[in-house]
Amino acid sequence: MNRSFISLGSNMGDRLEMLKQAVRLLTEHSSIEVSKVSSIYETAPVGFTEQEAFLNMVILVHTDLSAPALLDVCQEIERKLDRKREIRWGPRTIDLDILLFNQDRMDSERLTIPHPRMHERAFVLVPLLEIDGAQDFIEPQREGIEIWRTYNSVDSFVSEE
Ligand code: A4P
Ligand code: MG
Repeated sequence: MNRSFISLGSNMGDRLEMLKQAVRLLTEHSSIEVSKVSSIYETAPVGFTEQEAFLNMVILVHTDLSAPALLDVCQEIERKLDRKREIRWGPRTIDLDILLFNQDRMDSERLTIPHPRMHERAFVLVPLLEIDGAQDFIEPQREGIEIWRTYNSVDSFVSEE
């Protein structure tokens, strides 16, 4: 079994519903088990700052899929949930990034693992540390990163109305 951490972010439309639908679609995949979900964090936008605040979270999945096949599934989910996009080039309804895949390193045109910007991004590091305290990187800056909602289990998150 491969062990992978995936980060999710949304700053458009019903942000919570986007995260939920994405995690639901992952749990419904026959080769993917969602083992852990972090709290949901509300985070100030990084990079292009003239946009709405994000909801971000990190999940742990176990899967038989290879990293490129897992990326295919993530991109298919992005396409499914991106239908509500209104503004071209505007903020996105959902972004799924593969942060880590076992201890693997890879760098192809489609896929770089570990995710190249993860170590400088508190909106990724804070939820990652929450579900995997064994990650030994420098303590992230927590400014602009606030817990928005916490769930007891993967089930309570995906089944909440
Ligand atoms: N790609 C390469 N490596 C990976 C990987 N490990 N996981 C390629 C996923 N994809 C990977 O991604 C572009 C291409 O990256 C893909 O085709 C894939 O082959 P994308 O998601 O289509 O485009 P993007 O969202 O513009 O790029 P990216 O890198 O996901 O954007 P960022 O850098 O993640 O920035 N502020 C807050 N607070 N919270 C956020 O979530 N997100 C962004 C998006 C900016 N600011 C934010 C947040
Ligand atoms: Mg992305």
